[in-house]
Amino acid sequence: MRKARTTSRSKNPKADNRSAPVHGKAQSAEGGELHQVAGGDHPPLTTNQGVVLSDNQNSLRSNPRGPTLLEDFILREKIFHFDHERIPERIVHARATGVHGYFELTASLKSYTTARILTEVGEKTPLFTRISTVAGGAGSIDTPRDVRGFAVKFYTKEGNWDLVSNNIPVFFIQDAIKFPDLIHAVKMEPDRGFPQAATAHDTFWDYMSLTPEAMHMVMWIMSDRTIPRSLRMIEGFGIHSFRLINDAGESTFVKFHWRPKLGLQSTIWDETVKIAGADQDYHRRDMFEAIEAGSFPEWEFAVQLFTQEEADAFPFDHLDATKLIPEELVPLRVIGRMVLDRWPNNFFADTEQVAFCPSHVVPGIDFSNDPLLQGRLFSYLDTQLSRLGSPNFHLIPVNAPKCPFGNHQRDGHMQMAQPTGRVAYEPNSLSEDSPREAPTRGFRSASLSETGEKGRIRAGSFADHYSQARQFYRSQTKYEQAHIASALVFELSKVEHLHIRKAMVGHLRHIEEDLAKRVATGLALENMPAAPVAAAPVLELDPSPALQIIGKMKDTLEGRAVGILIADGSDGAAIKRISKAATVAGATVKIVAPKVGGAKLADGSVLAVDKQLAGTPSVVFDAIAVILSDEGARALMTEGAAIEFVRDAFGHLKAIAADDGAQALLKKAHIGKDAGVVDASNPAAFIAAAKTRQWDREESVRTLA
Ligand code: HDE
Repeated sequence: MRKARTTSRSKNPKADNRSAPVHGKAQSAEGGELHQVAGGDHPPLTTNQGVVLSDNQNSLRSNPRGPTLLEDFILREKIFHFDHERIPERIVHARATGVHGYFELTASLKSYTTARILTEVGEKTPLFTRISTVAGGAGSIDTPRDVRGFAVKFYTKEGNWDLVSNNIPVFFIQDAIKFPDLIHAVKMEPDRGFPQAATAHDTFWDYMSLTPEAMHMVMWIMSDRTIPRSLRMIEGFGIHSFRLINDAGESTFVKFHWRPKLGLQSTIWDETVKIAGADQDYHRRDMFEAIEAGSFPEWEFAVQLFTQEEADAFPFDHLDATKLIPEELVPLRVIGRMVLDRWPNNFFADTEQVAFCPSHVVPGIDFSNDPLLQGRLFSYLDTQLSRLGSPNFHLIPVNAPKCPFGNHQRDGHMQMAQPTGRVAYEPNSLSEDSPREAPTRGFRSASLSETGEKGRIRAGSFADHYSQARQFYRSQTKYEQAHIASALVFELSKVEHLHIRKAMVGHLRHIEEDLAKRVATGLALENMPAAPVAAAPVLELDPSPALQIIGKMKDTLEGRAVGILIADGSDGAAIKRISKAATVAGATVKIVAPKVGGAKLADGSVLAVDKQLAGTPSVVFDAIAVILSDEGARALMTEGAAIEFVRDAFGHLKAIAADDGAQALLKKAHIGKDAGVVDASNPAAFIAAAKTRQWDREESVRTLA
């Protein structure tokens, strides 16, 4: 046999860089390729039929340099499986982060519902939470301007309850029949295949401009709610009214809310754009690292409860998903908490295969007539069939209830269960233990009588499209209002068609004339466009401060990150002081230096470094410190990444601590003094400034609309 000619010597590429991984028994073959051999704790590789493999590096060839044989069932099985590894991604909400956790009830709703998860104080219910963006594909960035999905699957003792929510309490449309059009408008434009995961394009704003009912949601998506700092710092809202039903069969309306323990926090738009370049997985990584560090994110679970009579007195229709119920009108009652504490073993198995359906409710919880919710009750079950390929998706571990379940449904693709016995129907007289109805504890719908005329009719009570949009805008701080106006200018500036820009400004005139003016000026429109005819008079509703982000921020470094930029020659004691103060305040501290291998400090010792400067812009930190010797600063003054590190931190309104040496770098970056730029010798002042953002600085660094 002719000897095979080798062209390269392969070896484990990671081996050079890492500290000795456990390789087990390894052999190099004649062709130079590495073979790791089973033994010890390493079981043998097998095919999916259980046949042990002798070689996982070479396919079967007719001779060492000859053609590969079709007979090679091992190669064919491996490639066959690989070829089909992907399943269709979700039509919306494809990109996500999923985490396991638990829910604990802290206050009982016994007089309102029979649902055990809402009545047994102290009981812990396991759950899986998936937080997503909406518009982009599974491989898109974590940080587009977008709504975040916030879906929770509670594995209750009475069956699975899926609360499939968003981080915004209202939605774009009032009727499910409009959803395919909305999504087609926001997704990449079909002729060109871009933009990916962005609302800033013509088809989206064309559709918005022709959909007055979306105006309240437009205010929310142009606010910083759509550019969160972390998935641990967002709220969640079930949006629709649901019903709770008690043991007397009485029903009460309910809206569900999640409130993050870390408070709300968002980024600045310029920062968001740069994060997308620095770390496409910013939010997923942030969640992963928090869970790994044992710093488990937590949310309060709260409800708004109201009766039909109270609902009748609201100045809006609570069945309209473009409306919210201000907390000032119906206060939130905190009844529990959710803790996320376990990262999935495998991303695909859980985060990709989890199937949420708003129709998954448990006895004691029921639906309202919200027409958007009614459409969702069909869509989510239906979509699992093309996504997961089988009506048996409920048998996938992440979807399976953790309470006993069984019925007479049988067979189908990928059936994993093995029902026994002769009977697969009901009623029957042939089985002594087959499942049967349970009239007293089974699911019952609210008993309601419906009257009226059948037809494709939108209720007149849905006609007010601007009042709550105005209320939202007026409830914001001046900083947040400026961000909304600027976001509108940014997005509409990307729209090529002038008539769409004008139409949008026309709508804004109903919301707030001043907002319309700011946007028109930002777009350099020559004349103020006419406002469209409003279907209902615009009401002056009381401002609701609970709608702000700034009002719901917490002055804290808990769960935040501080970056300390150092170089050779930096003062070790100064680094330690800042690092200790930030850690005590709850922050994660990362040392950034020009070289990841370490930096040689002033005293000659070498400090371990977490991140390399070139790959770690300051956008991934909430506050920064710069500790440099004169010489270190001189070296970094010709380093673009160092100058941008401090300039961006300043531009993104973050606190900066700098020692004497670092002043030269700050000067080079044209950073002046303000309340957020502090001396590194005063860690307490730095921590105080780092707990918040320097909002007043903003007008000195960029033009806002
Ligand atoms: Fe969804 N939505 N949606 N949606 N939605 C889906 O279901 C749909 C709506 C939300 O992490 C899909 O399994 C319709 C509102 C989240 O797996 C699909 C309508 C809210 C997730 C679907 C809406 C949401 C989805 C795609 C208008 C906030 C991600 C894949 C009637 C309350 C769930 C899937 C996850 C996913 C349909 C509107 C939240 C196609 C028809 C309002 C968080 O079934």
